Amino acid sequence: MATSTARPEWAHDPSGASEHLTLADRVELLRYMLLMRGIEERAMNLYRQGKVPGSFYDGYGQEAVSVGAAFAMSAVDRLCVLHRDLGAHLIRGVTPARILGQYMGRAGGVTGGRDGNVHFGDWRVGCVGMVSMLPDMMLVATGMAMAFKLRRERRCAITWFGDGSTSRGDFHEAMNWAGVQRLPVVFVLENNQYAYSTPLKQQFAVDPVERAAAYGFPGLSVDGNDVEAMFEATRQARERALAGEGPSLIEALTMRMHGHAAHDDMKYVPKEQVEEWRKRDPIDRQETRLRELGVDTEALRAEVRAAIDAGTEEALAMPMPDPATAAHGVFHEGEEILLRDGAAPWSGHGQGGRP
Ligand SMILES: Cc1ncc(C[n+]2csc(CCOP(=O)(O)OP(=O)(O)O)c2C)c(N)n1
Ligand SMILES: [Mg+2]
Repeated sequence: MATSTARPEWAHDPSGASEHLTLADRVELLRYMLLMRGIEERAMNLYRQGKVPGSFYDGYGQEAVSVGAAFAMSAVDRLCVLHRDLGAHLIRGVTPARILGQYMGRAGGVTGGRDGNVHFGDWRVGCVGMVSMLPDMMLVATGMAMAFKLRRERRCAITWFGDGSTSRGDFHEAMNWAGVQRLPVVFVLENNQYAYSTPLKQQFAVDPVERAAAYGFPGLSVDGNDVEAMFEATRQARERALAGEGPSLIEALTMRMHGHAAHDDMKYVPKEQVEEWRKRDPIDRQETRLRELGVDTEALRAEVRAAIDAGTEEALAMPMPDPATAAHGVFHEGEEILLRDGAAPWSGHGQGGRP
């Protein structure tokens, strides 16, 4: 592995901007990445203080994958979000306080203390809670896309999954059915070089993006550390899905910069590999672009820090859930609750930021 310290040429290139992104959108992309990183760093501190039960998983260095892709989806679309994709929840409007409350198992967390820290999703904003068996969210997304097709609805499902998922049968089942039925679904393969301690070369013999052709739809590799490239690839895949042309597989090339979880010192990862990827940090890259365009990114950082401080305070003040409510919400009672499609927060890209 080369260990050059020079910043790669493309890290400076602002010309890759999507024509579908306004300057305000491009700032929003940076804001969500900063929020994701800041919340996860805060959560890791809380974990070390013994306030987060179980372990803790983060997406440090992979922020562009969830933020760029989720920003391209509309309010009526549905998102199957995985354990390193916090940015997707944030874009849909889930607050830092509710996320930090979730990590700490508090009553005000997204699942009210009922599920493990990264296994959550607020259905009211179109995020489906993560199924831990990997990659079953691919099947959930495919099922939702099937429903959209049967109901003739103009909407799309998206799911993220890791390189480790590509070795599981569910991956093939989802890809096959989506291809056969030409379903409106976007598959984002988050290729971060490792599945726990298993490197890519022990995971697959050919790049799995090439498998898409075998299921009858396009697959492409994208620089997963470039948030605007992720946005643009996802936007195009969504357009394709809405036009009835079927699914797409987007391989986001990135690097898991931290251990699998808080307990993992990742001594099986060569240090030079991590340092090489550090030069492609997605936040640095977007910040450099925006500074060159005259954006005051320091002010943005301060604003994000203040939001996380306030969210932390709010989350720490949340009570633990009342054990007597443990079985609540298992079965639905009463009237059907409508999803309020169209009312869910979303990026509002192309409209100068959030609506
Ligand atoms: C079927 C199944 N096997 C094992 C696990 C435990 N597990 C959780 S995350 C993970 C690693 C997954 O690697 P990858 O798909 O590359 O995603 P990454 O964690 O790198 O984002 C494992 C083995 C699981 N959740 N489901
Ligand atoms: Mg992986």
